[in-house]
Amino acid sequence: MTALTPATTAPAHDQPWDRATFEAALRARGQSYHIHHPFNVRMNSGGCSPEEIRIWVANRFYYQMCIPRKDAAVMSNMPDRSQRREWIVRMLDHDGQGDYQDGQAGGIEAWTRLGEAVGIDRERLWSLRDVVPGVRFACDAYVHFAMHAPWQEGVCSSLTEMFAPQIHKDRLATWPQHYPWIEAQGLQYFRSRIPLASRDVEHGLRVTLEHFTTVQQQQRALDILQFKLDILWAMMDAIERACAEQGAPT
Ligand code: AHQ
Repeated sequence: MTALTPATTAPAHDQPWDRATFEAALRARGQSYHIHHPFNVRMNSGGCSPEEIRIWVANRFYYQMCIPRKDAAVMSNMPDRSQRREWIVRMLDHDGQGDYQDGQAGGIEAWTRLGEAVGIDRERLWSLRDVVPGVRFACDAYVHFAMHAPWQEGVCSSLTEMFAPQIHKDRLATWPQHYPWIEAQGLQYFRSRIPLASRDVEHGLRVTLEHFTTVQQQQRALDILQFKLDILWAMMDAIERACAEQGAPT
């Protein structure tokens, strides 16, 4: 079993939760989702300079590049073909299967368009030379977890996407007014993720609620979700520090 920080408290329950209660406990962890991180609050209220937006886009690109590798790692642990058939769409969502003309370029290409829209050319973005150690470490921890944890735990760790539609909607609602210099087409990635996140969560919750049934397993699922929430939070910490160090107004 991949070691995670033990639960900060003993399991809060001595009888297994029913599915509705278990799902509610998972969703309650949304209070530590990075939508609440001070940098994200400042970014979505227009408080970032163009250079800070570029630092965020360049660092989050590493996370985007890690997602399909993480998904491939989870899939490599899936013995069941029907699960692999349902899971593989996630990799194709990011890696794509074609080009922009046929709408099949994928999320990594869409993020590259976001990079160009904020003033980072493809070569610079893909060089990853602007990725700070804290972001690289957090993303690599996610891929490493997916490689070594049982596939159901890998699926559970993706459930931070329960909270993702709102963060994408926030950007779409606020960036055009706060950052009119960013070409609107660059925000297409956020638009594309809203339905995909909901589809991913439906599968992820189905697996999680079905697999984690004992008190200890349900606490493990909460610990896994917290581990992934901490990954996203740590990325924002590292990005915020990079902005301070690179002299951008904080
Ligand atoms: O764009 C995001 C994405 O494709 C994914 C996949 C999923 C996973 O497998 O862990 N998580 C995730 C997330 C994406 N965007 C993040 C954001 O803030 O834009 C949020 C992140 C997540 O909520 O886990």
